[in-house]
Amino acid sequence: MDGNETFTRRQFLATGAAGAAALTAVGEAVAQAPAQTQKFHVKPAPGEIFIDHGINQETRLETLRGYLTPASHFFVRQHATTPVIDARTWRLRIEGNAVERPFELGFEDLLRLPSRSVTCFVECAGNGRGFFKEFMGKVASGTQWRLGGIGVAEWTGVPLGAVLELARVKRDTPRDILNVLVEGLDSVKVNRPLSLAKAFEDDTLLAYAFNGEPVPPDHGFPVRAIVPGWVGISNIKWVGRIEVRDSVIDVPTTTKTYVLDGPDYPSKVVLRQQTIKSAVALPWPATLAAGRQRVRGFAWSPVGRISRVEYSLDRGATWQPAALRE
Ligand SMILES: Nc1nc2c(c(=O)[nH]1)N[C@H]1C(S)=C(S)[C@@H](COP(=O)(O)O)O[C@H]1N2
Ligand SMILES: [Mo]
Repeated sequence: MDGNETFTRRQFLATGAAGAAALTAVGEAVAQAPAQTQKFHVKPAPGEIFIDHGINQETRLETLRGYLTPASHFFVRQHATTPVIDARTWRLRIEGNAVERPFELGFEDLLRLPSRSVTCFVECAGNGRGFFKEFMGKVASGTQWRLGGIGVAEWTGVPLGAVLELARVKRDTPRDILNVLVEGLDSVKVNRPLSLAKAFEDDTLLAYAFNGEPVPPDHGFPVRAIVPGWVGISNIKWVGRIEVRDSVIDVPTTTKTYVLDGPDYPSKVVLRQQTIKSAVALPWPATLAAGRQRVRGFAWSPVGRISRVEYSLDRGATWQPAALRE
């Protein structure tokens, strides 16, 4: 996608033919992108900005400036190639034995519903996994992320709860089990359930805009789920189907992957909410010359604002407060 093709929010939210045409143009630009430059992603992933993990691209945190992560720098994590989806023919189906009125809606229908903007991070559950061996004494399988498997954006879309309401979720549906399955339109149809309680939180969105522009193809065009604070996998890209059931929906992303299992976990833990983390933004391996240095970094929480960050220069013996910016 041409990064200069700016889309103001007002233009974007215009639900008329002009809006549809503009979105279509984005879709076509994607289809014409030269196939040989990127095998898995539509956007370029230059080595100065990303650490290349093959199909996955990790953001070099030291290249970030400001609070929001632009599309050019936002990490990419997916199980298959970015699908090319035409917003004009895109449909979302809401179904399942816990809805009274299964139905389908198109992109224009979604744009007509009341919208909301939420600024939050999407972070891969495995972010930081590359340090597992050093700190835990064993290798964790999967992409060996350092700490750049995270990005922050302003997401605009329709609260998922409002769409589920249109399908009339049955009153007695359990609220805290994983029974709301969100499914992608990628070739392998990646899907993962969340709870009805989380689905009905105001900030849980079916997002169609990313930092005021259409969601970039690699990040879920035309519509992705935004489930603030929950592991990256809950934020399903290229959403095409949602199923609400009266019982737990077991899928590989809750039975095989994104679970804590094994000798240390007598009862399996299905990952939902992320944990608090922080990182310094230095080029790896993060060595500094002796002397006074200004070091930048990030701290993030799944539940609220960061109130305090401390750093240690002597491997944890003493701690100093860091200055917080945003
Ligand atoms: N349809 C679909 N959605 C998906 C995935 C996927 O492979 N397919 N990967 C998930 C994972 S594991 C993560 S961490 C985030 C990454 O989002 P991003 O690529 O926009 O950074 O998307 C999630 N949503
Ligand atoms: Mo992930």
